[in-house]
Amino acid sequence: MYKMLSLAALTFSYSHPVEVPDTVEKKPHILFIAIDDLRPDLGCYGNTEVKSPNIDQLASEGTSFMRAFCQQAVCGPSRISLMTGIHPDGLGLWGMSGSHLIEWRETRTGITSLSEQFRKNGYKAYGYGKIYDHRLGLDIEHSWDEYKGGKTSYNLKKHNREGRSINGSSPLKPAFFAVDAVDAELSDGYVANLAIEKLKAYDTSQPLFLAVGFQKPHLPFVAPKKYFDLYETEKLTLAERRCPPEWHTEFMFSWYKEINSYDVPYPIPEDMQRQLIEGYYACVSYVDAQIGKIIVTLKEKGMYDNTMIVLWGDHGFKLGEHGEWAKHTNTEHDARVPFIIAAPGNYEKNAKTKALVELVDLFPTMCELAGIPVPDHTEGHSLVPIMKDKDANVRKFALTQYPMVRSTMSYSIRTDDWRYVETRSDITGEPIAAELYDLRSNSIEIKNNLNDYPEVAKEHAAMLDKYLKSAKKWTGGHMISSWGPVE
Ligand SMILES: [Ca+2]
Repeated sequence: MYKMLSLAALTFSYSHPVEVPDTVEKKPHILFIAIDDLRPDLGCYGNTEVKSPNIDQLASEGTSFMRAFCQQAVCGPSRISLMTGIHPDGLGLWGMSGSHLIEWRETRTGITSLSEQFRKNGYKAYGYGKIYDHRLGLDIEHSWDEYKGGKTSYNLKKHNREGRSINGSSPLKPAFFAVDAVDAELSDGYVANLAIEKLKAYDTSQPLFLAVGFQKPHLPFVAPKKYFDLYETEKLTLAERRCPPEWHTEFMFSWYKEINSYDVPYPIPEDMQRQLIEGYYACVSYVDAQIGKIIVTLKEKGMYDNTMIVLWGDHGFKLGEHGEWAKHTNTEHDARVPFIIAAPGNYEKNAKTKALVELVDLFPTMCELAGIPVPDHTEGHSLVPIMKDKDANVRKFALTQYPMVRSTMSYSIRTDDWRYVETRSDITGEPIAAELYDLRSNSIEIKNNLNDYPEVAKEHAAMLDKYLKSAKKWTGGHMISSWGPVE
């Protein structure tokens, strides 16, 4: 028998006006798509097994950043960094536990959020679903003219596909399952419908910032059955390398292993690894279909040609790479995200750029594309030069960081060929460990090459040190006062 999950459709709604200039030029509308835990497992990123036709179509109309990296591989800090244009160190927000964090607006003054900046420049901003993580506050009064959350759980008969092995007596939740349901019975279909209803009723004379946040493919991998039916479990490819790199330090992986919260044996048998991958891909296809519906509505409404569409994942996820089914590290698979921008204007179409970029770069990029001012507090670089020429560069490296065991912060910089990770004491600020991974011909860390390439390590250490000395630093409190499990 399958366990029934309780119903709790929690929504938030609030409206707060901002001052708008009298004259508003014709600005592009914006469709802003956030996807939870989406790694670049998409057709347009070279995955030949996953089915993502709508996102692939979007990619063909704009620029796909093939080497885009999040600031921190966990929901709350990644999202709030993107939405403020400030790195986690500048915000002092690296975790998600502690009620003091939810009041960040009161303690961190002078910040204008991304959608707030558009509101101040003539836009109406609507947020639906998971944009911010609620554990760090939804910033409703500043960021949105209206905000509505998604559904937080399900009230559905669950149907495992034949052959799915779920231990019915386990107190843990299943990590993956298909449900007999229409799209809107699960959160992401529900949220897509909120966006579609808003679009249909929208007076297009005022520019629109429509933000839609999808919860999947975050664990558990749950989607309507028809999306599981797109895949043949036994034909799916497992992670290429399923063991940790040689000579890695104790700071490379988090103590918290996300998959352990679910009903999955350890070690995970290969057939279940394929089922997990199938569940993840089914969720990707489910989200992709919702995006397709919203884009169809934009076209029906006659808004499409004047709409800037941005799509990003908040961080990656390890589907068996390094033997892990989790995020919360600085590894390539946790740090790298899908990131696509398609905007009206003379920008390259179907461009795949290898330029190194960070999610914090989205804020100034969107402002420049819409012709509105970039707030002084933002730390990113506009990516417009890359959208005009995919061979252009705006960064030497992309920074990703994560707090690790024993009050440390691991900083990681990704350059063209290398990932250098340096762990510093939160108490003294001094480096206490370093790793260097050669990614010239690999897409995954295989061996800590710190001792093989001391000159390369030295050069990267100097780059990181120089950056950290000049970067914004939150001075309102200790870096990591308490670090508990995060989701
Ligand atoms: Ca996430």
